[in-house]
Amino acid sequence: MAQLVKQKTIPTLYNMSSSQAFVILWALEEVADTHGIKYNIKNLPRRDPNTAKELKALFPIDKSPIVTLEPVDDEPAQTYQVLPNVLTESRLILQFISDNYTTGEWVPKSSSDKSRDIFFQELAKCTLILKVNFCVIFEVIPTFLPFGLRHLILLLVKPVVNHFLDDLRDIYQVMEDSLDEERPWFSGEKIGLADFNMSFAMDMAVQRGYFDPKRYPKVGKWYESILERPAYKRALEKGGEYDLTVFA
Ligand SMILES: N[C@@H](CCC(=O)N[C@@H](CS)C(=O)NCC(=O)O)C(=O)O
Repeated sequence: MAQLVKQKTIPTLYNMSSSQAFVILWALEEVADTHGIKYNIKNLPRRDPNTAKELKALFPIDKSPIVTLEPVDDEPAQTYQVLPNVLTESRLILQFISDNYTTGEWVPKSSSDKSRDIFFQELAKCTLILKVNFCVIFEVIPTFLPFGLRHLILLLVKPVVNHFLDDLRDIYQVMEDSLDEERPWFSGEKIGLADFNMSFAMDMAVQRGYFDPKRYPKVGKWYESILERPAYKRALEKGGEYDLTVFA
């Protein structure tokens, strides 16, 4: 263990299966191991109607992940976002974990790595995930249609999906060109927030067949190194189903 961090809050992660909550679970497993961070997890099955109710009771936008914070040592409740002791939005939850449950090891040292880290956080959460989601939506719509119509609509939407897959190739190329021996992480020399933020969109792209590691070997190697991390593996064991090939 690197160095114990004194926690002011104990987080509880509301983890809907096969959702972005997985990256929060992975990050919490990392800091549990390196800094002795204690956290609770509540696994919620994606297809259970009570899941949305349970999330809604915590925050009006009933999406996963949501994290609640239990103050320790009579620390007063704090409003970090808009409700006391409630965190949402995975990028911000990851930032909170870095700020509160690490000793700063996810913050890049050099100013060039800092700029790169911020760029890739933005790319991950605004551009990459958007294009991946467009592919998913256009692929999924036909599956809700009656059998006869399904194939026709699938044929019609195929060019649209191909358009977004083309967009994705440009994004992967920028990612590929940024990685090298000295900077094997999107955050630069060391793993950092950009890498955590990239992971969900890449999990989805890989699981759904939108990413070809042979065309982007450095990104493929980066992705494999994420999967090999003991904390990622433990998160898979603790979090329940993580299948991004099935929608809803
Ligand atoms: N911007 C949010 C997105 C949260 C979100 O949309 N979560 C999805 C799962 S990945 C969800 O809860 N979907 C359930 C639904 O739409 O009913 C974040 O980054 O945390």
